Amino acid sequence: MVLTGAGISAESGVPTFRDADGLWEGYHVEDVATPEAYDRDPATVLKFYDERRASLAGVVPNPAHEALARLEAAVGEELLVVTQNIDDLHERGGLQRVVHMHGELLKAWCTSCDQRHPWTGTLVDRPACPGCGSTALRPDVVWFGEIPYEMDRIIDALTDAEIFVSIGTSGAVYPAAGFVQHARRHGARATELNLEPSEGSFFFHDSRHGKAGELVPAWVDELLGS
Ligand code: BV8
Repeated sequence: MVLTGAGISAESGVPTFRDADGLWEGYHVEDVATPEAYDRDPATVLKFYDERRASLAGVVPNPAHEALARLEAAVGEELLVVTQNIDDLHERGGLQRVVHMHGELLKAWCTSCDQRHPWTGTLVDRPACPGCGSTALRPDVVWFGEIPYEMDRIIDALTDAEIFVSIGTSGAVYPAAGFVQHARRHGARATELNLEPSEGSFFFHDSRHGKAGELVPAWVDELLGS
């Protein structure tokens, strides 16, 4: 099982969260990534996600995304990629199966009828839900204090994993940051591929530091060669 974070998309030009000294494209996380912020000031939150959704058009997958797709082509369903990222670069890099535990920028969730819709436009102008017509569309993204998606499926994969690899994540956000401990408790070999030691480096058997665009293809070559 592979867990990815913002660091795998950094070389594609997608800003990470914590490399920007806590400010996230000029915003404080608690002002744009919590349900309370959305209740308090929906326009600011919707604009923040509209800007990030629009910027996806200007970025492309990098060799790290493509290497994971190559690995999947070789091993099929032996690989499960769980990502904390809400961009679509894994899919555009060729990966067929991705679990977006924190949701997706390119989806809108209607809190009136609960339907989810592919969404590439803006939400700040409160467009009508294609399903029920209400103007209750929000980004289909998991905010702080909300429960990540597909946790049962993720825990099953962690329990069965022989190899757990964490790529480009600071290990600062739970429950993702705790996955390595669960995998190790169930006998997995844990490897970290990150620009620098993460907050959870201690839990990994093997921690390699460098750019994902270089480390991930090399790791996939090594794995497929073995
Ligand atoms: C939950 C979507 C209950 C939005 C995100 C106190 C203690 C412990 C936990 C908590 C606490 N108080 C509250 C909590 C829980 C909270 C939490 O963990 N808070 C933290 C801040 C303490 N978590 C939650 O609220 C979660 N929900 O707990 O629900 C529950 C749980 C389980 C079961 C039942 C109930 C929900 C959290 C989800 C929040 N949403 N994103 C959006 O994207 O707008 S989080 C956001 O930050 C990202 O999605 C990502 O997941 C997260 C961490 O970011 P990273 O991906 O790691 O990115 P970061 O910038 O931090 O690091 C990048 C790394 O890449 C760096 O290490 C860097 O060195 C490296 N890098 C950079 N360039 C490169 C590179 N590596 C390789 N190559 C490069 N080129």
